[in-house]
Amino acid sequence: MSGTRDMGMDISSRPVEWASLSEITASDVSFEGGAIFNSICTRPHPLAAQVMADNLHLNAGDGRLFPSVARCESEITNFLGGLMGLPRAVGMCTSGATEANLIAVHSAIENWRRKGGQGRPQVILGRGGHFSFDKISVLLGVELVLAWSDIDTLKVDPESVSELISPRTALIVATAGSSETGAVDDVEWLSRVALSKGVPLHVDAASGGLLIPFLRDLGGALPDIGFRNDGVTTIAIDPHKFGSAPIPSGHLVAREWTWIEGLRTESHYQGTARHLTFLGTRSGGSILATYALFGHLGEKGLRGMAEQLKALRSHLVDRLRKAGATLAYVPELMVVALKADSDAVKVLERRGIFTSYAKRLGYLRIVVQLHMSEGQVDGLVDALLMEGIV
Ligand code: 0PR
Repeated sequence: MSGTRDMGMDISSRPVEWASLSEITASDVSFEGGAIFNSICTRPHPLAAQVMADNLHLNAGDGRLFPSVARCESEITNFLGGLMGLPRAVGMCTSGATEANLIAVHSAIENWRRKGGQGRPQVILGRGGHFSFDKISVLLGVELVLAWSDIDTLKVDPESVSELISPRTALIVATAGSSETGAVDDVEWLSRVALSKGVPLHVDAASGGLLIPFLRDLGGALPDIGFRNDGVTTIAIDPHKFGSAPIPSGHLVAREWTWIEGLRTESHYQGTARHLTFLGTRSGGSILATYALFGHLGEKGLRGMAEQLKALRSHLVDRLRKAGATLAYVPELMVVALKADSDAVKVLERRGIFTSYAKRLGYLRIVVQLHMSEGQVDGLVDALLMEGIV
């Protein structure tokens, strides 16, 4: 754990001055000036940042003092439910997809037990599933069952999922898309599997939820990941990823309350609402910011952002291909990958360019995000060429 003491400072002995704070942050990489190609999160939209800054005191855990937060929370749910094909969906703001996935898995286990489930519950997912499920399996004692997945993209094989279903299966998880590769599981097929076996299906659309509906409109060959698939019971979507909302802004939407209310807890005080989230005290500022952002952008604005990202990705892919690079797969969302040595990341970092390395796959991973300019993309490709990485 790092702390101020590790940096040779003692905050109790002298007042913190602005100058010393900028000394501390001087080593951070900025979205503006830096060449950040490893981050699924981005600089928050200025309007959302302003609303958050103005509302830092709001606690979503106290609906009695701050009823505005609950109102905005349910408006966000309506908006995201509509985007996912079910305007009457229910849901809640979370700190991110780790918490949303936790609540979805926990509620599914509760339902499975209620229906007579015996023994250690299982969750089936592909190898593209996020590592948050590893944490969740530790916390909830659930067994993760990994289905066959494509060797290049980690996209799950729905037939393998079907074969793995057992009386201990509490939930199937689809990933849309994978944080390592951006690959989107075939949610339509998985939904049919889930329905035929009577098992709920959670879609982890942390990074794809605000992209896929619009990329589909723009002609992308992507599956419908939403509630029009009758087997889909819950969907995690993170506005703090490709929605450019300030951190923390996650969301869990559901077909029915039963799929998300496993943690339902009454507080010890009269007049404060029940809690459904894992966190108690929650940032109301980020909820108001997300509400304001969606109100400002609407579906039209989000489509524009997806269009901008798609154009930036095409620019990167064209430049890479012209440079003679072989892509590890055809990108579906905003992760572009090249087979490379793990040293490549360090070599680029010495040039001030931040990429990441997908250890399990041996890929140099480039995340296309809104903070990037075409010029930065060109700089990345030039550096890849100069360093002999492509
Ligand atoms: N599910 C998926 C598919 C994700 O991509 C992520 C996070 C999560 C769940 C968990 O979400 P929270 O971390 O919001 O709870 N994906 C990013 C990743 O692992 C997180 C991230 C973002 C990492 C920015 C680094 C970074 O610079 O890549």
